Amino acid sequence: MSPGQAERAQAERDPVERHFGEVIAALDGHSPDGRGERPAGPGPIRDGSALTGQRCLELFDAQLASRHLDLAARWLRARGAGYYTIGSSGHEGNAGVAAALRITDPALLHYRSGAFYLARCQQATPPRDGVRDVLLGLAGAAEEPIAGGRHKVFGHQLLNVIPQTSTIASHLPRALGLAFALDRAARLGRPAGWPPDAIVAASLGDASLNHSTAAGAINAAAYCAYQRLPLPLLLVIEDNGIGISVRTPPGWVAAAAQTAAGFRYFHADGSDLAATYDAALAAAAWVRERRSPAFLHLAVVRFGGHAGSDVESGYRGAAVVAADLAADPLLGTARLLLTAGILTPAGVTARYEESRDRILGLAAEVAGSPRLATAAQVMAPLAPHHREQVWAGACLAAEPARRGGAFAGRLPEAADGLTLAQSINAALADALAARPGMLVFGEDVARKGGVYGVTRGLAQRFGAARVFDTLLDEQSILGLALGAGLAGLLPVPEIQYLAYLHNAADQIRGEAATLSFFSQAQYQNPLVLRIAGLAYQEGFGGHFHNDNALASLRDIPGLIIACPARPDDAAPMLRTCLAAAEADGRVCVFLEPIALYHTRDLHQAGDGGWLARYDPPGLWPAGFVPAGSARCHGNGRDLTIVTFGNGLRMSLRVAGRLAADRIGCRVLDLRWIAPLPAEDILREANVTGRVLVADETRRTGGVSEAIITTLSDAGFTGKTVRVTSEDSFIPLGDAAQVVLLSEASIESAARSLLPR
Ligand SMILES: Cc1ncc(C[n+]2csc(CCOP(=O)(O)OP(=O)(O)O)c2C)c(N)n1
Repeated sequence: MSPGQAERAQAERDPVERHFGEVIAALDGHSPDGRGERPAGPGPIRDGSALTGQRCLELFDAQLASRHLDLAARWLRARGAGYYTIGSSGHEGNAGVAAALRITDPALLHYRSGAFYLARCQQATPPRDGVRDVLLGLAGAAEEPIAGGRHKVFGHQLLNVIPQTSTIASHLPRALGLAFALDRAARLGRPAGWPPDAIVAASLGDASLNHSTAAGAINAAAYCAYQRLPLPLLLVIEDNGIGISVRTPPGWVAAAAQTAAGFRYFHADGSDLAATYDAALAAAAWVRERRSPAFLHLAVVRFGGHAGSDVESGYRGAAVVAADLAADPLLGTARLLLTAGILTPAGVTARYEESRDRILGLAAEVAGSPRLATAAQVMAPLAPHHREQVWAGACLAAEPARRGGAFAGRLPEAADGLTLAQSINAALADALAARPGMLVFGEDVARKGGVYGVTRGLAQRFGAARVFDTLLDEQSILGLALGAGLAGLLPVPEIQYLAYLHNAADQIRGEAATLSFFSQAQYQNPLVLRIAGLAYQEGFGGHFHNDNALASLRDIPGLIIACPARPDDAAPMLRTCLAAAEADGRVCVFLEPIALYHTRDLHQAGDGGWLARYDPPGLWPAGFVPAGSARCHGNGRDLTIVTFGNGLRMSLRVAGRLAADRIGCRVLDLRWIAPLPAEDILREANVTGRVLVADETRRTGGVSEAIITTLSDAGFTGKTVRVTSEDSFIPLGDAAQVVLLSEASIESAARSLLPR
């Protein structure tokens, strides 16, 4: 035995290991049928079960390996070589769930579904050594196959296991969306990367079931099932009766799951692999055949506390902990194999020790694996950009006959001038005509055509399968989009008002934006999220319809944020977002200033200065607007006004008045909040040496902070002033004007910057 082996062999045996060893040892020499080992065959492991002896033995190996990975996690942690100790011990019955599913069923796994992952690895052709995957994840190794050292997750593209974040239940809206999109994609003749009869499996803990994210996703699934919309979703609740230290009331999970409308309920004892497998087979068949959702409720136990650092004696009595030992799923499977005569007690022990030694040995091997070492390495998957493909995508139009049909012969370029809302409507129609896999959905977008008419007529022209109203739940709307993107469709969801993004923001921040990062872009969320937002609605609607909070979006790595102010920018910018989503899997937010939707004039009534012609496809290549490129209006040399959104119109009006006083302005419309057009800002700032930032967002956390910082970081030595909205929520009526950026404040700040 090498010194390393000796050290590993002595790795401390915790009470669970000791109990397992003692129970098996006590059986030694008392093999139930008195026989020795015999080959595991195709017959049932137990009368009445569909689980064969051979499969049971294989799954036992997955369960053993999962258990020993938990040991290895603690072993690595103790040596400063591992960074994650939340284990799967006690939950290993989930190997039986994996076995009952197909490898082609996409799976979104709970962090305790380690045995599921390893059992799925066995289903791969050729079988995969999932143990190494997991060890590399624990060690934060750059060669880990899914997250590449960015997180410890269960995930692999070849296994159709989609990596999850640590935010409990946050994967369920996506699971819902994927289940919805599998069948929708097939109906649109654009099959996803999974077979037409695939089902989506997502696992979660019992405490997680109470999270509003779970409740929302379950409700949305039930809502679909109630209307007989296909929704092949299997939710596996791994119920260990506790969430960190908080006990789940006994019976609560069954009570909650059994009464969920539209869901079928299945239950099994997770320490009995054959029972788990049989229940999972029945549940999977139900979901697969009926395309209808179901719960599979597994009673499991949790060994070793919540994570390696958790001292559970502080909140759980010794007797309770000890009682759980009897429900050890490894003992359960060992008993199945012993009873069937496939293993002897000595054989079980040998298998256990062999697995333990192998995995600790592999842990020692991966302990020193190279990790991500530079910011560039860490950030590589964040913001992919294939310039040529994005350009080509932004120029993609339907062939003329189809396009003519989509617009019923009334092409938008024939109109003299369109408003912002009309331009967006036309650009959406053009994109729907050119992209059969594009979906437009949200609250009120279909029959009504949007609260402001931006999606008017699209449902009638492109059909209810592609343009549809959703239930009133922003979280589910975004989940639908995440699933649709994963299924190969191009989702363009709408959030009705910016204020209502915030209650569902994690689906963008924690889910959409991180997927590429935690999967090295193997999984992406192509997505263009339209949000109506910002203020200036003549006092109507109060804060929740005039919200100007962009800070929660601005700091999301990799997110593209477009904010078109003018109709002639909106259409090409939307095309760029769609193309970036398609070509690079980018998550894009398209923020539409509500107050400008129907604006027609700029300086005076009837001047039509806020209308613009719509470019026909032949002009799209020349009119391409790359993400992060600003637009300069005017060429004055006295003052540069940097602005966006409603601020653009106000600033142009101020510039008009200043021009009458022979003050020459150039007004830079950022157009993109992210990536911020830093080069354009600097260039235009340097022309005049005087910069006025006119920002309708709040003084604190608003966009102006980024602009001033950009100038300062670049060593800009000219004068800078910023005018913003107040750090306030927006009141009703005329009072709104006293906290919002105004033309008067822009004008007086502009004059203050100029020599007297
Ligand atoms: C949204 C969110 N809130 C809090 C946490 C911290 N947290 C991690 S696991 C956990 C308990 C989850 O319990 P349960 O769903 O029963 O799963 P178990 O760990 O018992 O398998 C909590 C509160 C989190 N990860 N996500």
